[in-house]
Amino acid sequence: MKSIKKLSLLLVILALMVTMAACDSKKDVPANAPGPFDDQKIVVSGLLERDFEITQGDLKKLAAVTKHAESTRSNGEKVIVDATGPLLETFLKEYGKTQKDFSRIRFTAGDKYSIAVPQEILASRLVILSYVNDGRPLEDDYQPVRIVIPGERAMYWVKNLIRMDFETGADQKPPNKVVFLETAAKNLPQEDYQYYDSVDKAIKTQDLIAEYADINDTVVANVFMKAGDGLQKNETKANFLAAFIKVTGQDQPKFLAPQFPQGMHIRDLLYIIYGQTAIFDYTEGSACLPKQTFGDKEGIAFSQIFKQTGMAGGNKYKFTSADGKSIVLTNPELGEGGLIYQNAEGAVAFTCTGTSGKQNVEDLLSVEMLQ
Ligand SMILES: Nc1nc2c(c(=O)[nH]1)N[C@H]1C(S)=C(S)[C@@H](COP(=O)(O)O)O[C@H]1N2
Ligand SMILES: [Mo]
Repeated sequence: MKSIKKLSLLLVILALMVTMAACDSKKDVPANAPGPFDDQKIVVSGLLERDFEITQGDLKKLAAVTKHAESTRSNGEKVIVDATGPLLETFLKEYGKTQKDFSRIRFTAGDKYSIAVPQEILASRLVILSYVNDGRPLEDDYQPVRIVIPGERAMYWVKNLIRMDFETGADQKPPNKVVFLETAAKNLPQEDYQYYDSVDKAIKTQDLIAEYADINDTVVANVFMKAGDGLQKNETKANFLAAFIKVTGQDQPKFLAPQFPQGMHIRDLLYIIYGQTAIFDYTEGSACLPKQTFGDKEGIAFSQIFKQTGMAGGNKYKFTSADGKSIVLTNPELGEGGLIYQNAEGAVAFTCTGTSGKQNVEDLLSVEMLQ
């Protein structure tokens, strides 16, 4: 009995080994073997005088690497992959370029997902144009290329790639005006926005920018956004202006649009930079920035707004409140610098004590640098 059992166990093991070997025969196929997605096109813009197209087949002719990469999705799940394909650097070399030549590279996917990889990442990371993952061709909905950047978060790993934009952006001047989102939103049309099980209020980015920034600023190609948790992103002007900012309920303020894949939404917005206007959320700022006290009030130091948004300091500032009234204060009149806080009515307010005594602005809408 015993030996029969042993024998059958041995047979089962043998059979398993044979099938495993058969399955493994896939591994003998070279990673760049021809496949059904070889003709799928990817538009390349910004490399040559004119846009052109490359295919997965073209990429298979370049020297490939395999790199292990791990990241976490925003919901906490792990993404782990061994990504095979040419490095972006290898592709760029064909055109006499390197990643370091660009201020950002935007990857766009077939499902409308898009993200710009910033200069800091381009300067320090390997970017893989992968067509094989974990030794197998990509799943159909990941074809023809999945960008993988080991060491960077999965939001940069664009699957179903259809377009690459190589940007050498003209430098945008630093902001010279800050608008407080809470005050601005009170004066804009708000619509119901279905958000999971709740109905929240949202404003249109188009309305916000038309009213409080220079919507005709032609230098603007990208709109920069930063969230309370440190997330930073550039969105295209067109995508930005076709979106909403949800100003009530969970995760507010949240940048979103029904036409975007979820990964493009940004929760807990701290500020937006559109051209030379910074749009700042006081409540988010008070939650994530160092606190400052001034007499019996607690808030954010006025100087923090400059530090955060990269707004240049000046000698003279115009403070405007929601009712349109404004005061101009010089540096000596600002004294120690001033405080942005939430007043008893729950509105954004400003206070300072300088050479002309105590100054207050209730329901603060904006601060503009005059000189
Ligand atoms: N085409 C496309 N690529 C995308 C996304 C998307 O929605 N569409 N989401 C990104 C985000 S936010 C994450 S976290 C990862 C998710 O990894 P996955 O490829 O395992 O789904 O894909 C990134 N690449
Ligand atoms: Mo994500």
